[in-house]
Amino acid sequence: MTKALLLIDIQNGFCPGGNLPVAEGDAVVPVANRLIESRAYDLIVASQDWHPANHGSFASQHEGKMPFDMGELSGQPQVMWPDHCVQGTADAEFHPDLKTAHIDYIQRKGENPAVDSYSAFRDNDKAALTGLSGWLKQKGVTALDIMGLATDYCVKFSALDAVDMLPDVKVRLIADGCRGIDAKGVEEAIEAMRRAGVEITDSSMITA
Ligand code: VGL
Ligand code: ZN
Repeated sequence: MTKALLLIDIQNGFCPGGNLPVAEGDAVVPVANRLIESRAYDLIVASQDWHPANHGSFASQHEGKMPFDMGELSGQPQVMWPDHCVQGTADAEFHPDLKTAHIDYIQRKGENPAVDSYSAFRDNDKAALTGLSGWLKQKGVTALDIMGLATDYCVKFSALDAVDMLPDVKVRLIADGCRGIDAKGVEEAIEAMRRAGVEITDSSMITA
């Protein structure tokens, strides 16, 4: 058994005070820190939303669009986000309290301005891989626990891709280690993950 913990986008941008704040986003930090220090995992991986300033998911790049409007990006429906997690800015940094010293691998994503990448594994159009699935395979990972921000976007698409792209890996969601953008979206996201074969668990179940 090789167990990995995948921390999704625990960045300033998704925490209160950030550019795309998730309600109580910072509440996942102590959960992550306890798991990082628990010795329950052989490997700790973190993803980082890492957009160029002209990223096409930003409302600012579309004439007449406001944040949270629906729009289009490269011909596909796309939520128009506020500018967030721009490469090299404080908004893109990990939350300052996150214990990053024990992170074995950082997967950046969302660098192509023409396509969004909610999943830490591949772009939304499923064309370009990030490299994370290859890294986990090469390390012989057999169990992957996922938590972070936001439940209804990057956590959901990362978990769905994990079961799809790593069929031999047991994938679990640590529900109390996640916060979402939209309450209804969170319910639907958890149901979609469960249907896809993701086990929904809680950090209190994790000991070692
Ligand atoms: C995310 C919206 C846009 C996320 C990233 O991390 O869930 N959501 N970019
Ligand atoms: Zn983003």
